[in-house]
This record gives sequence, C-alpha cells and structure tokens, in this order.
Amino acid sequence: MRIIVLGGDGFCGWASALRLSRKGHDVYIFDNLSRRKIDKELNASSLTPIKSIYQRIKVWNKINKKKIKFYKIDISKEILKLESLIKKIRPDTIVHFAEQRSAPYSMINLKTRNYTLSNNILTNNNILYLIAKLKRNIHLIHLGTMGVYGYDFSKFLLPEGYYKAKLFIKKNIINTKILHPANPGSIYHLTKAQDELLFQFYQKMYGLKITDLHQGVVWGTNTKETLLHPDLINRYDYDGDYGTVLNRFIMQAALNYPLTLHGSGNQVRPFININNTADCILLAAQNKKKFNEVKIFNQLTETFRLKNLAKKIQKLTNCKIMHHKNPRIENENNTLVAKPMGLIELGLKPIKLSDNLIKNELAVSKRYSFRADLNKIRAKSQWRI
Ligand code: NAD
Ligand code: USQ
Repeated sequence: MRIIVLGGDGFCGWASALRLSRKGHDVYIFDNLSRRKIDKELNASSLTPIKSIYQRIKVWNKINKKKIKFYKIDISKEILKLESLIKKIRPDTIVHFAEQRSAPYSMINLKTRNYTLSNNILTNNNILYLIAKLKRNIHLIHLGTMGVYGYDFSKFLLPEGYYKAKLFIKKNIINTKILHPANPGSIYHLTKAQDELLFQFYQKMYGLKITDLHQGVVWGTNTKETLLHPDLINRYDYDGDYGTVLNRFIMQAALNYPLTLHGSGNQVRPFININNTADCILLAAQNKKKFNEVKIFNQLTETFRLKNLAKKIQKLTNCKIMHHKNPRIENENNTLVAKPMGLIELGLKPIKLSDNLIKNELAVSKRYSFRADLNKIRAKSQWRI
C-alpha cells in the first residue's frame, strides 16, 4: 500500500512509519516539524538524542529495501500543496498523527489554547475535505484519545465509541445509537472530541472510510525498527509539559528524582507501549473490512492507578515518591474499565508492563541522563486561570 503518515517525525509517528515501511508499504512522511520548534520555545528537548528528520530518513533508506520520502508541510495551512501531493502520491491510506498532543501545553495560556484548537481542528478538516473532494477511496486512520470519554463515569466496560441508547422525550422513547458523550479534561482533549464530530459529519455526507483510534498514554522509547541504528532513536519527552506520566516516572527514578505524583495519585489511566502503537497502526491499515460508520477502536492494553504505578517503580528502584499539588483540574478518584476489544480481534498481542520492560526503559534513561535538565521536570502549566 501507499501510506502517507502525517506527523511522522513525532514520537508515535516515527515508530509507526518505520513499522509500515519494514512491512513493505511505501511510506511518505508529511510533517511541519512544529514539535521540534515547540521544544525550542520551551527550552526543552528529548532525553534521547534524536537526529534531524533528514538524517533519520537517510539512514533508514540505507538499511531498508523500501524507501521513505519526507515532505515538509503544514497540514493546517498549506492546502494547495497538500492537494497536489495527494494527487501525485495517490495514497491508499493516510495515518494522521499531526496534532498538538500535549494537554498541559494546550492549557499554558490563551495563545497555546488557540494554537492547539486551530492546529488540530484545521489539520483534520483540511485532510477530510481533500479526501472528499478528490473522491479517492482513501482510508483515513486518525489518532484520537481515550481522554474524549473523560474519566468520571466508567464503572462498566467502555464501549468502542458508541452506545446503544434509549432517549426519553417526555413519554416517548427513541431507540438509537449515539457517540459516547464527550467529556474532555483539557483544550487538547477537547480538540479530539471535536475531531470525532468532524469524522461523523464527513462519513455521513461523503461516505469516507475513517478509523479513529482512541489511544491511551503511550510509554517506552524504541521499537524493533528504531533499534536498527543509533540514528533512528525515538523521541523521549520527560519535561513537565510534554513528558507523559509513565515515561516521566521511569526517567525520574533513573535519575534519583522523587516521582512527581499529581494530587492523591488515585487517578486511573489507560496505557499502551510504543511497540503496540506501531502494531495497532499496521493492523488498522491492513483492515480490509468495509464499514458503514466511523470505526472506533480503544487503543490501550492495560490500566493503572497512578499511585500503584509509582509503587511498582519504587519496588524496583527504591526511589522516593512525592505528592505534588495537582496542577490540573481533574477527578482524582476515578474508575476506568477498558479493553482493546476490536484491536485484539484484528490480531493485537498486548504488551504488558513487566519488571523487565521497566528495567530496559530505566537503562535508556540512565544512558542519556547526562542530557537531562532537572529544572524542566516540574509541571508548570496550570489548569486554573
Ligand atoms: P508528537 O508531538 O511527538 O508528534 C506529532 C507530530 O505532528 C510532530 O512531529 C509535529 O511536528 C507534527 N505536526 C503537528 N501539527 C502539524 C501540522 N499542522 N502539520 C504538519 N505536521 C504537524 O506527538 P505523538 O506523541 O507522536 O502523538 C501523535 C498523535 O497520537 C497525536 O495526535 C496524539 O494526540 C495522539 N496520541 C498520543 C499519545 C501519547 O501518549 N504520545 C497518546 C494518545 C494519543
Ligand atoms: N501525572 C502525574 N505526574 C506527572 C505527569 C502526569 O501524576 O508527572 C498525571 C496527570 O495529572 C494525569 C495522568 O498522570 O492524571 C496522565 O497524564 P499524562 O500527562 O501522562 O497524559 P495526558 O495528559 O492524559 O495526555 C497523554 C498524551 C495525549 C494522549 C493522552 C491519552 O500526551 O496526547 O491523548 O495521554 S489519555 O490519557 O487516554 O487521554
């Protein structure tokens, strides 16, 4: 297949692009390198020494039969360039990672709120519009988030996107199927909820084939492919704005920095390893089924209560755990029951967080600990205005 990977220079996109290429697909990466620019703006950088996109691709193309091509393009703005590239490449599938993905960054101030809103919604609308306009049978696979469900009322197994519902209107009952009510906890998560409506709209109006992957927090660094050469190393965010909780805890434990637990630590969150992210993208791309609605898969492999996650790492490393005043406005006592039903049906083999995998990640952090800036660890972005 010919597959365009939007946002293929990022953490999940790079790992997935290499997996698709190694499996024999023709891969075209589109990215505006905004994530690297935000690193400069925040004066932060990946713990691992990631190479430029040009060097990464040069090395990959030397060691792999299938070559990857890179185009620098802003999907939210350069619509004419996007259209001509899609016409030229004639992709079977477009995988869409190209959004501002940090909840804390989206809450720093009005400028980052507005940037996140416009960037994320416009990238989606542009790509959906062009697929509809060009009338090509292109499968759009979008990276969404488990966070659209919210974390307030999942006592029962979460459905994959939709509920069968009875709507009570006075004495009448309407039997129907509805999207799970959106319950975002940050401006970033809100853009993913808005994305869901865009997908419903374009599917209903123009019959587009769309898969929306509701992914949990991704952890880990390298994949089978990024390990093939040091210049292919994947990004490792650890700073207070972009680092996600499990990778941050592992990095902190490796550097003897007390783990930064927000509030009570009773929050439960969904998790998935970066290797499984790449697996899910491949499975979704190879899914030949026709669907008459937007297909939603919950892309997680397990859930953890954060304080238990911290204790698991403490048991291995003897690190300290520190409860910080929670910088976010969030329910600190939620329940969450979720499983990747659809992806398992497609063939996903879940990777679970084991002591050995934690030790591997600790080793990555220790190896690059000399690059860490400890002043960047504390979360600074505040949800309160
Ligand atoms: P990332 O920031 O590392 O990668 C995103 C990439 O998209 C970057 O390379 C960035 O430069 C590019 N990009 C952003 N806006 C663009 C635009 N307008 N035009 C072209 N390129 C643009 O993020 P990630 O962690 O790889 O996440 C990828 C996707 O997966 C995001 O949509 C995110 O919401 C979703 N996701 C990530 C996680 C996670 O834990 N990392 C979890 C669930 C869902
Ligand atoms: N947290 C801590 N300590 C930290 C960092 C975070 O206790 O040092 C807590 C947060 O308060 C929150 C939880 O850990 O309760 C998760 O935070 P996170 O930063 O790991 O993840 P989140 O902000 O939810 O966002 C990440 C990705 C986002 C993706 C989302 C999946 O950045 O792109 O959509 O995970 S989900 O969580 O399912 O919404």
